[in-house]
Amino acid sequence: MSAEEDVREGLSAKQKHLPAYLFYDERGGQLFTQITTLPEYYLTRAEREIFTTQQDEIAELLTADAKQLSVLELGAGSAEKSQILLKALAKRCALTFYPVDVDSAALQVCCTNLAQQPSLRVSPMVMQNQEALSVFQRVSGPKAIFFIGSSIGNLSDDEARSLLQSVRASLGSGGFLLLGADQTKDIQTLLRAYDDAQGVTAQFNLNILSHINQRFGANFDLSRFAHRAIWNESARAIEMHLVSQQTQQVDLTTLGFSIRLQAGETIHTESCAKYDERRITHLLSSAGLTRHATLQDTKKQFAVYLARA
Ligand code: AVJ
Repeated sequence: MSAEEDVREGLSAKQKHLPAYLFYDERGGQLFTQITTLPEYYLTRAEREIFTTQQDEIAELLTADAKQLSVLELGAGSAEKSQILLKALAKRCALTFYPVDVDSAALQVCCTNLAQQPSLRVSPMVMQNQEALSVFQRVSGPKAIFFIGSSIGNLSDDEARSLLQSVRASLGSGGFLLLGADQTKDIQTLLRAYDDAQGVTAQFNLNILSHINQRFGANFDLSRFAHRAIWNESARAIEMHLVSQQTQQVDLTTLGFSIRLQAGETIHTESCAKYDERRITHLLSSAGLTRHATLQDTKKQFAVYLARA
């Protein structure tokens, strides 16, 4: 579905919703980068700690005795965290890195960061994940796919399973998946990570509306919406919503339709699922992948799984 269709379908539904990828215009990308440095947002720091302190173990498992390795990273962005692992891998074998992202500017930064690394060739792919996975399927030799940062959490379990099935097909047999997933923990810690004291996450959430205003000639008034983060127990996910502060009408001129919102009605903008080993093992095995190793930070807030096709 196109972004236009996603917006039309989502805002016409009974529970209004928007796809989380629409957070990421230029300002949205900047706000997310700011989120990753917030005291409450432990995810990025915990995953970086795992990569930093356990890079040798991970590199050892991924390379075994291989003389060369091809690594594809889904949603790589600037590859700020994965470069820790890429440098460790490039010490052991000839490495080709395929960072995938729809944001070509972020991939530029990635290429600049990794230039002049001996034994590392970078081949950026400006495209959607699905397309990249089918291109990577034709790459021969030892392979690994990185899907880190708990990006999997934006997907429902059905969507996650189907993405992991494509990963499995792209890897062929013997390839590795490196999967970063946030762990279930006390609800207060989770809620604070998505509703920080400085209000950066609130700005990030509201920015989806100004992105839609710019892109689809809509007239959302951001002052008439409030950020809300809730825990959905049955989905085991944090949900972000935008709460309409009054009864209002919004016109989406380019899309040729208008919506009405009641006071207190919400637009669901993101789900961030949280995992334990059982949920991950189940998702992996339903996609033909076997969990090989689990790595955690010292506080056990986050986990990196290594799975094998
Ligand atoms: C980029 C999807 C991993 O779910 O934690 C951060 C996005 N949303 N704060 C997450 C996000 C609000 C983030 N992911």
